[in-house]
Amino acid sequence: DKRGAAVVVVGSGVAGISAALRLMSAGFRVRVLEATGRSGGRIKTATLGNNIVEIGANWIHGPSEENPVFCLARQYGLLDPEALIPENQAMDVGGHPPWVPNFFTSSGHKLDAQLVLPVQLACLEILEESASFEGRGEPFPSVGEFIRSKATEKWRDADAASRSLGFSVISNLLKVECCVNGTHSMNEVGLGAFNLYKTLPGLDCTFPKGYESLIKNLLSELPSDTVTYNCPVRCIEWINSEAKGPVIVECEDGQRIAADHVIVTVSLGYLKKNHATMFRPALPLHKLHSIQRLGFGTNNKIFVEFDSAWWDADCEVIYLLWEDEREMVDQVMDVQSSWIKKLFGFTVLKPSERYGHVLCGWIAGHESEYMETLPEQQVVQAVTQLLRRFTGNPVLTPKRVMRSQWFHDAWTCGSYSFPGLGCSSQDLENLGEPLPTTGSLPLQVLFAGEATHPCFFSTVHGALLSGRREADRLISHYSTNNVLSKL
Ligand code: 6YU
Repeated sequence: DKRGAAVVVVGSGVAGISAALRLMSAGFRVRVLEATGRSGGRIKTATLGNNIVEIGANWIHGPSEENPVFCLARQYGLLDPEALIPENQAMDVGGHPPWVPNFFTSSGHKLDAQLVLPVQLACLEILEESASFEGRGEPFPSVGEFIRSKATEKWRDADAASRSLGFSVISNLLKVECCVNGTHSMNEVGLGAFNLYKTLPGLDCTFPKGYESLIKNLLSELPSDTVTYNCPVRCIEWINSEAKGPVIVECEDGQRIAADHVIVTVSLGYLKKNHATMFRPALPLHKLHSIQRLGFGTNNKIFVEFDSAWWDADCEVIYLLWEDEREMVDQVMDVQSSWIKKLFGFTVLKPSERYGHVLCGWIAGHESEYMETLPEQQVVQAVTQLLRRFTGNPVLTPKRVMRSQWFHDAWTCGSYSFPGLGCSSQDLENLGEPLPTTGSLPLQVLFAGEATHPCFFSTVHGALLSGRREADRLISHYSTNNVLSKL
């Protein structure tokens, strides 16, 4: 009887909360155990001066009818009116919003955007082509190698100036894609699985009161004692045999909680690091191999506030083009001295009436992880020097700087997942497969979280849908069993 079934959800991110909500409304007894003192996980809103800034998730990717995050945000009244207009929802930008760019070069020049745009379009075409393989017949193992080879071919016979511009734009695009995919290098992203990720129509939008406003609204629908905070789960003892008994969830403080079912929503980064101690008995080998094969890297933000804007009034993104990047590299040689070269540029927080003059810098990979270890003053210094060099303004000085540190967050261990080398949809399926896979006690441990979604991994809507999916798995398990027992 499902009313008697006790479910423990590990993690109070969007996947855990959405699983709990659905189970509760179906009559299950649910407890959510959260390691930290807050809900939201990788949805995290902070303030910089008087401004709201997103430390984690930024946009609703593809805000349209099919996107449950958009539908909830609309229902709760959390969006600006422009985000709700049908034209906005109908725009199909394929994951690349048509932002108005400014381009600056390492010799301190602002380039004419009309000069760079055709080159950027050519680069985007190569990127699109890299998402056209179906897991067979791909000419290279990684997206990075494919893009580099196509670019080499494209600019082989071009004059030196065009080739140099082409290669700087490709290098920049590779760094952008490292951020988008949350990877160290595009050489680590599998070419055969690059088309697994699917975009939804709609022009990406933000939450004017912060992404956490979504979490607050969702939580308000749960009884207030559903989530236990500061309660890290150390170990899940499940039963891999015919033996009877509940699953035991052991917390860091020694507490042992019995449950009929456990839904694990911790990040793939956390699983990679802690799977050996987190599950007793150990995870089956095929699941373990998929945990290892799937990628989980780091993408961080560096917010920089200025007294006034030095970019164009309509500018939405600032790209930094290094003129010496002939090798089309997306990894720097000497991380300690040159980590800042990995920062592809900045998005502009809009509208300025709301945010003032704030830029959000984006940096991925080991360079980003190294940045996290530096004292804040050193980050401020590096960003200031970088901007002075690219703008040619020797006195440009930020008012405030703030960065995220996702790699060193012990409960996340990075930013989000991507399909690594040799990955296929089978790996995502294996990750989401419940335990045990055989025997008479099914569905003891279930897995949700962004990395378990077959096509929306790395997003909030993917995480939300994965939580609902696992709740539905339990709901239909009980309803099927009831139906059978009545026959
Ligand atoms: C989106 C966006 N966005 C930027 C940055 C980041 C992410 N995402 P959670 O981790 O939230 O919850 C788990 C909980 O478990 C957590 O609270 C832990 O504390 C807890 N926990 C851990 N261990 C525990 C233990 N032992 N015991 C108890 N509790 C424990 N998504 O839609 N729009 O703009 C961005 C962005 C910097 C870091 C993002 C974005 C990703 C989302 O934030 C993320 O998926 C969900 O919040 C995860 O929720 P969850 O519940 O699963 O885990 C091929 C190809 C294509 C590439 N993809 C392109 C897509 C673009 C992806 N882009 C994202 C970009 C940005 C900018």
